Amino acid sequence: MAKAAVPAKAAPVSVTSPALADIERPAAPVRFKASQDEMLEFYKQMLLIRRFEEKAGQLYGLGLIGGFCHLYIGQEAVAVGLQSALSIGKDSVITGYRDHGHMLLCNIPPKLVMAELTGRAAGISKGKGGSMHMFSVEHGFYGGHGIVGAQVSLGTGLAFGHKYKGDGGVCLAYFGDGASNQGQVFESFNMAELWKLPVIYVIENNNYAMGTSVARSSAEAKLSRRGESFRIPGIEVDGMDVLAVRGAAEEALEWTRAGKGPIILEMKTYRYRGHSMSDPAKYRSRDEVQAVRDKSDPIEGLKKELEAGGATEEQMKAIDKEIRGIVAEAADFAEQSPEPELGELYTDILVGNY
Ligand SMILES: Cc1ncc(C[n+]2csc(CCOP(=O)(O)OP(=O)(O)O)c2C)c(N)n1
Ligand SMILES: [Mg+2]
Repeated sequence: MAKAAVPAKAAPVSVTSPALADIERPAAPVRFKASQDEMLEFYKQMLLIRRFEEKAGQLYGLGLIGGFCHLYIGQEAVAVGLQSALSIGKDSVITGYRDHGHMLLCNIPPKLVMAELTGRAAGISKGKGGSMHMFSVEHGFYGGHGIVGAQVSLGTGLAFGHKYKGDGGVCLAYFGDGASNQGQVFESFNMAELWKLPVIYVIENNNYAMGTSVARSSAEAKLSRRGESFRIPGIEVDGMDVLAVRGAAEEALEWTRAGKGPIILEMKTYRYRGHSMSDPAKYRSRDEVQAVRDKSDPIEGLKKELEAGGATEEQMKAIDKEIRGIVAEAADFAEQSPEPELGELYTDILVGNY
């Protein structure tokens, strides 16, 4: 009996996908070369956010702020480095619930933000929104959103608006590492790249969502890669260095303003406080937090550079005093302002009168 022929090895029916080498990418950003005056300005802005947030924490402890309150302490360099590069009045900003700092950088007076946190009529949302729901079209600040990831889709819509109107604006849409696993984020990425929308997706990777670390929750921990399958390039940035952030902002703005579509910036940062005021933060050790404060605090880091550039102790003390004064004034204003009238319960619900 003739032997059955041995079948030749079958050709593979599939191949592993090659690395996406054909995605166009921007040049690696360089650290921003700031003048001493520019560095002083960044320092003041970061300090304002830090002192503002510390005061908000105190007022929360005193029962003057109700509801949720998420502080930005530790992450200041991210918003300052990015928003210092924006054109106020032309570009738009949208973020989640950790929003106080972003608002201050949109030139919204600290008084109006603090009055909102304490639920006063003078607040930027008439005291009806509180910490997570602030908004000011006039300042290009589109919230303030409590639904994790919502700001990514809404920000993509804002970018669509910029392109549709041809106003030259770019939308800065901030979201967290936890939010980066949300489904709507990917639907938004797809549309943004398809339509080459002018949006910078800023992932503020502070290593934790509500209490879960990136390592435990993200199959791909390098979040700058999140857009690869949509052909969106990403850059990983030291989010504790305001000049590194500003350098990345320059690159990303040039990219989006040139009509090349969306870009992702993963900001490696850290929050010192709990997720919100009611979080005992048992998922990490005090030593871990202290080590970051000691090694990479964004404000202390810039202070050292300023001193090396000739800033005197008196100058630094004067800045500290000035900032404390602004924050104290904001807190006094908030505490002394009246609460909204009861009739306000029925306003701002529908766009028109029906
Ligand atoms: C759709 C939705 N799911 C869950 C929550 C509850 N929640 C609020 S914040 C949060 C964690 C988000 O973490 P991250 O995106 O890393 O932002 P961070 O708080 O670190 O700034 C979760 C799960 C929510 N608000 N909305
Ligand atoms: Mg986070």
